[in-house]
Amino acid sequence: KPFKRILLTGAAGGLGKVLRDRIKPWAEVVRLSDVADMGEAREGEEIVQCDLADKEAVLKLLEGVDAVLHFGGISTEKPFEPIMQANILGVANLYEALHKAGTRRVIFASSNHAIGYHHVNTVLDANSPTRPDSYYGLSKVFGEQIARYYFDRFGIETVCIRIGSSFPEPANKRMMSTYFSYDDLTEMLRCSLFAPRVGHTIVYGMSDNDSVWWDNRLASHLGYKPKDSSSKFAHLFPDTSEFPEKDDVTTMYQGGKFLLDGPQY
Ligand code: NAI
Ligand code: 15L
Repeated sequence: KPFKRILLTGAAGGLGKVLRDRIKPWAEVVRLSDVADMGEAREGEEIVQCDLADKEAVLKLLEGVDAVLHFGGISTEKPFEPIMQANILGVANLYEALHKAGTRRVIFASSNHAIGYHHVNTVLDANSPTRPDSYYGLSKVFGEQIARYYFDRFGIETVCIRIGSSFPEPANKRMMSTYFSYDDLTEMLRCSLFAPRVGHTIVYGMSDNDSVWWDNRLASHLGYKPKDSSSKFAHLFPDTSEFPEKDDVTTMYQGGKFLLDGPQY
């Protein structure tokens, strides 16, 4: 198998559970980590339960790891203190630990909420300015930037995936644009791990949806080709009202309802 040991953080979460088996073909050993319970280790797995904010624990967590899929952390808007612990201190601990361990590549589950304050009529690419829509989005900007710093300083490569909405199906009209199927997510991870050189890449995590706000041409070196599209769910959201709705920030801005969630300092 191509890698000796891959670490998946956030393994007890929604996406972690989906990815647990799908990433197995890529490594002899998959090390799974989360602050929450992950059940028993199965064949080819190691389980390390720890808090990303615990520096000593994270230093140990990275020992012997060749590549990291960083999905752990708070995944919605919360007060600043918990976001700071899990997502800001957590990602700083992770980069220092992987530098010490000699790990060379990271795939970081960033989020569309790093750019959520852009209007839905704007098309963004990897060079567009960040416009976080929440403390959560701000913490993802920090993660992307610490990844850039460790690349410039030490050559550690990271693909930052600004994930749209990775769920079994779109839950509202907004998600017709942001939908990212589990199969396409898996394929983007595979491309990000196996592309010969990725440097510091920003890519938008989306399927081949009809109406999109993001342009991935600057990440073409990954070789990612989506196979799914939200179009098969179009019947769920008939065209009954204008979109974006006038004076409704949750449809005017890319971040959707996160625009209303904070700040909760
Ligand atoms: P989730 O909330 O289900 O999973 C996150 C996991 O991280 C949880 O199991 C949680 O226990 C763990 N965690 C939280 N704080 C921690 C800490 N201090 N130390 C260790 N583990 C901790 O979220 P989901 O949907 O699985 O998302 C995974 C990642 O992908 C998150 O980083 C999220 O921000 C990102 N993402 C997900 C999107 C989606 O559509 N599902 C969209 C954009 C980004
Ligand atoms: C995210 O970053 C969240 O983790 C996820 O729960 C969804 O809210 C997603 O963005 C989205 O914007 O749909």
